[in-house]
Amino acid sequence: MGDISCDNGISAHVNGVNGKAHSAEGHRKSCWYEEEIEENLRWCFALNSILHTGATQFQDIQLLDTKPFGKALVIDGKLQSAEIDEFIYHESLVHPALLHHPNPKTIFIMGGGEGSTAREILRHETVEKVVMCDIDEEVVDFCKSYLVVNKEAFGDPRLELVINDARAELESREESFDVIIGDLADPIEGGPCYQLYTKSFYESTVKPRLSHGGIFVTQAGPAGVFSHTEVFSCIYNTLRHVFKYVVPFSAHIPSYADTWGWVMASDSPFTHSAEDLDLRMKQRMKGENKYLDGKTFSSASTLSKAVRKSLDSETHVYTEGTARFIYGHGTAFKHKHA
Ligand code: SPD
Repeated sequence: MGDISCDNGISAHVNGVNGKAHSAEGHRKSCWYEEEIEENLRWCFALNSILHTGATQFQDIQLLDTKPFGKALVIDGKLQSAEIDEFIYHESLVHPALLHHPNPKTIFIMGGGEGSTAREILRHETVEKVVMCDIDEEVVDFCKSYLVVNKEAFGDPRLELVINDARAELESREESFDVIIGDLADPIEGGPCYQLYTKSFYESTVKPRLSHGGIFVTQAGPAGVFSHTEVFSCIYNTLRHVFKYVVPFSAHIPSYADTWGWVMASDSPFTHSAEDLDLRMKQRMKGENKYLDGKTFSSASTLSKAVRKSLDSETHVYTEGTARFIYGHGTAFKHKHA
């Protein structure tokens, strides 16, 4: 799904079965990264260098120094996070949920190994404890040492880092959380976490671990005019079957080459206006957001007519037997088909 090719002949097939090495032409004096977004659609950008490429027990992992987006983390052939625009993804994932909660003190992150989600949460002065639970210790260690921007977050005494499967961890805990955040890799076939997008997981594991008035939010895959039917619409519909109030929202992420989606859910209504959110940001948060304010959230949660229409009419519920995937394959799939 991801290929790196250089004009000096170096070519690294990053992941997957469908990727094809892209030969850089003579006049292009650089290496290129190419990701297969869909069967007939590739996303390609120039690299300054390849900082790391390897495989953990669970996933393939690369750190690239890219020309247009700065340092970029790639997992299982999918770009996860890029230095210049990760703030859009992480501010959108974290702040709407924390700001809608009256007093968020305890937060659980499923995934989040790169540390940026924890960094954003820890800017909230109400927060007393953050449990970040990632399955892949190597990814966490790798991000700790390479992503200096999250150094402070990793050293914050309010952060408890746990290496475990998020389902097992939530099930083994007795305490409840004010906000639970799904900062998971996208559901891909053979990837480590598509089970964490299912109705039974939301119903039997997430919801019972939320405190009264608690809020769940998850990243929910591509949410573009065409791409939202891959997983966004059915994650939304699945959460609609589990929680009383469900808010889908989206933002354009340049390095993802698409609009991205998140879904926030609770059994308490989301009643706050753009002005309320701005006020809470001032009262509760350290520093200024670069991307998200009250108006930005109002616009993010006002989806286009096309997306709204198909979310409203979505009937698919995400279960292990009826899972939907975004394009690509994880390590387990590759081992099975090797
Ligand atoms: N931190 C996990 C974020 C998952 C987002 N996946 C984005 C893939 C874009 N190609």
